[in-house]
Amino acid sequence: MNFKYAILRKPSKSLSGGLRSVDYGDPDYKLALVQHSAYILALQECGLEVTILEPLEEYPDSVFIEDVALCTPGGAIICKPGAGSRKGEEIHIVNAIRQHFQQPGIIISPGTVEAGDIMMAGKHFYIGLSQRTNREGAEQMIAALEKYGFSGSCIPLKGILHLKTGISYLENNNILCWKEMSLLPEFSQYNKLVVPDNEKYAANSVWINGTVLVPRGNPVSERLIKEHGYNTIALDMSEFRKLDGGLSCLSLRF
Ligand code: CIR
Repeated sequence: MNFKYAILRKPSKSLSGGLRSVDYGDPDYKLALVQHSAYILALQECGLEVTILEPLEEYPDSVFIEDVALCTPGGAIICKPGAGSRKGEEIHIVNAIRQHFQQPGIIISPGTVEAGDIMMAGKHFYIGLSQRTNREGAEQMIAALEKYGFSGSCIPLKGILHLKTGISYLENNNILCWKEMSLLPEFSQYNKLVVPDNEKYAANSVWINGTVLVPRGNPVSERLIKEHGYNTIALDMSEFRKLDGGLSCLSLRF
């Protein structure tokens, strides 16, 4: 696996209207821009060619671009957000996806899928069934992935926004995850790097060509990742975290 490209969307001024499960206060737009710029530099440092899309003011959560499309080495699939305020956001990614992928697949209603629920592990894709991704959507996604030569399976979730809120694949058979996730039989074949309970936010880290982007302020998790032979880049994520957004949410990588 080697990523070459990333697509991001700049935070909108409407960012403070974004969805959140707990109120930690509104994100600071200017600080979010600074953190977003540092994220872009980190992707470039990892060798990716980065495309930055213009903000979408009518969609406060559109900076979390990961949720609206799935890009795989075989092809792309346009998702169908499950959150009411994010419905329609996926239309705005189509042109950028078409620059890289011919004839992307699409998820259609009543299916819903947000790709924060999808974890790629080699040729297999795990799809969380959450408040945002329903079984109909997951089945459409699996059918689309099979056309590209991959397989998929569903993981029923409770008490978590998206699958990747609690787990990340770091390649080389390593997953970084919450303790609860490490106990799931579906992941029994992997080597687990379990983040401590007070660093749960670090379970959403991003592997890019041997380097792992980690949210700053999670020293135990970062050390654990380093001990397993990865370079790390720690990034400030305070403003996106206020909206339940983690590192993976801010980009499409392929
Ligand atoms: C939402 O609730 O949709 C956004 N506030 C956060 C989305 C995070 N995305 C992700 O985990 N892939």
